Amino acid sequence: MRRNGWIVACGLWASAGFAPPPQSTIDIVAGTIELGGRPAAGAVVYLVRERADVPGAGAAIADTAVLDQRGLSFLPAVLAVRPGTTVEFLNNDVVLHNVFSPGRVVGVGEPFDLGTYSRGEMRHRTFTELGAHTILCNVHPEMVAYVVSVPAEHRAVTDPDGSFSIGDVPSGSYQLRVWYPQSPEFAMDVQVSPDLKPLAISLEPGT
Ligand SMILES: [Cu+2]
Repeated sequence: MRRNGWIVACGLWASAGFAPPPQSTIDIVAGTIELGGRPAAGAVVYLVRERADVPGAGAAIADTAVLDQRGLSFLPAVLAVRPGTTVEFLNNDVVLHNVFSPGRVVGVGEPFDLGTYSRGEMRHRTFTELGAHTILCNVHPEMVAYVVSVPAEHRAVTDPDGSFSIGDVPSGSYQLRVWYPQSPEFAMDVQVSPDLKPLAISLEPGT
């Protein structure tokens, strides 16, 4: 649809005597991520533009996202946001839950504690810092989640089988980065085009 739209738009520009805009298509960046032969589930994959002059790539944004507490788990276990995003922490269980971050256990971030609250209540926090924030509940020590703030409009979190798919990516040069708690940060250059094949990424174990 969009490519047809470009053809029509270019035709209009040409007939009006203007130069057509730089050619750009919308592509999908997909693949799988593994660590030590096992799928890397819950890894954050994101695309950073190599040209800093391209607008909209990594700027902070006033956005909202939801991290639910349901069935004694944080859902999702990994939430990838852009800096400036306000995360709403819900409680949809019949028991009390708490939300706190101990600070720099993994990644970055200052410690915070949103308190303990019951079903139907919501607390929120705006994540201005880049990096991973560990989220815990002091009522249930087994509950853990990560809010990962990345400078990227185009991002995904891998499925249990390690697969990911990032859609609506304009063609061009990007650095693909991966955040995964058990591995050092990974980066590779990617030329996004309609010819891009699915990527197979192997992470190094952490030290
Ligand atoms: Cu809890």
